[in-house]
Amino acid sequence: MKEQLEKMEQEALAELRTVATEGELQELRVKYLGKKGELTSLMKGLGSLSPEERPVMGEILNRVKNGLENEFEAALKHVKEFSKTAKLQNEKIDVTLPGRTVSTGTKHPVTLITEEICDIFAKLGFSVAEGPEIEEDYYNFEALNFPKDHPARDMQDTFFVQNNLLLRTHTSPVQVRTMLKTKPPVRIIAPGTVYRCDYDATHSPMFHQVEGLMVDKNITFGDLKGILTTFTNQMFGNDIGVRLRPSFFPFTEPSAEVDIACVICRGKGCKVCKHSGWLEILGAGMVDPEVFKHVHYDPEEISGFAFGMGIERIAMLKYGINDMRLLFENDIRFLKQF
Ligand code: 2NM
Repeated sequence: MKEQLEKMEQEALAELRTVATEGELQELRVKYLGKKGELTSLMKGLGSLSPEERPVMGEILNRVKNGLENEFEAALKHVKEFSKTAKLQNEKIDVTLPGRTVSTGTKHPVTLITEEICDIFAKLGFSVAEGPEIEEDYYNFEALNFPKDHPARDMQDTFFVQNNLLLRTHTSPVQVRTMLKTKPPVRIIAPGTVYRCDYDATHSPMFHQVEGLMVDKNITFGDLKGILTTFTNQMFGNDIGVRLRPSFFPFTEPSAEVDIACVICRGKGCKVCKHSGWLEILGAGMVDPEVFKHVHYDPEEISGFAFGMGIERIAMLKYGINDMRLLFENDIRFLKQF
């Protein structure tokens, strides 16, 4: 029995040295020290020994058992340490590796131009005003001196929601609303989305405008020309040519259209400017006294100018875009370029 025990002890210690994981160690513990383990069955054999041999063997068995238990304990510690080191090795992060780039979006060219225009006018003392896109006939047409039979009021040109409710066809109603709730002086720009029944290569049923309004004592056509020339110089360059042509709008008198020298050919004549050398970019004029009467301003005391421009048109000229539909299709390869 003693030889058997020594053989088993040697085998157990030899196997213990090959153990690499906690699981393997546990299996080995069961094999030798478990309820049906090899050492346990040897201990059960004590009963068949003579009374003289029994205490001697008992002592040896206990010593081997304690010895093995200590060995298993030490091995467990070792295996745990080993797996912890392996885990840390696996989870090691190289902080010197380059980070993953987060792809951010870009601002839409219409947004960029709107912001650029607002910044230029902010420096000239204008503040931004906003209003509803669904408007009443009164603010969109009536107060702006549009005759009852004006073609713009037609179903063909304007989206109607109900009898007196429509999608605003310009941002001028914002100016009307502002004048109704504030006394002069007024110096505002009104950027926003507007709607017209119009759809082809150069027209979209939804587009964007910035309009401006300046009202005070003694505002003249010279002020209009000065402010708008400052604007075109900042937007298209100091040396860009500017001219004003007489025009007509129901809400201004006199009225003018503002042209800049063609940004493509610089006035020589090309396809973009239809060989005129000029590009129309703004409508403007002195606010008609009829409009002032609607907002309870006294045309004898004050005067003012107003202007309006289409953002898509400015964006196309500034960025050299030849088809307005590109601004609404939202192809990411197009938008990423701005
Ligand atoms: C334009 C051209 C000329 C304009 C007029 C007004 C108001 F409310 F003061 F009467 N707002 N905007 C105006 C004047 C707009 O767009 C081509």
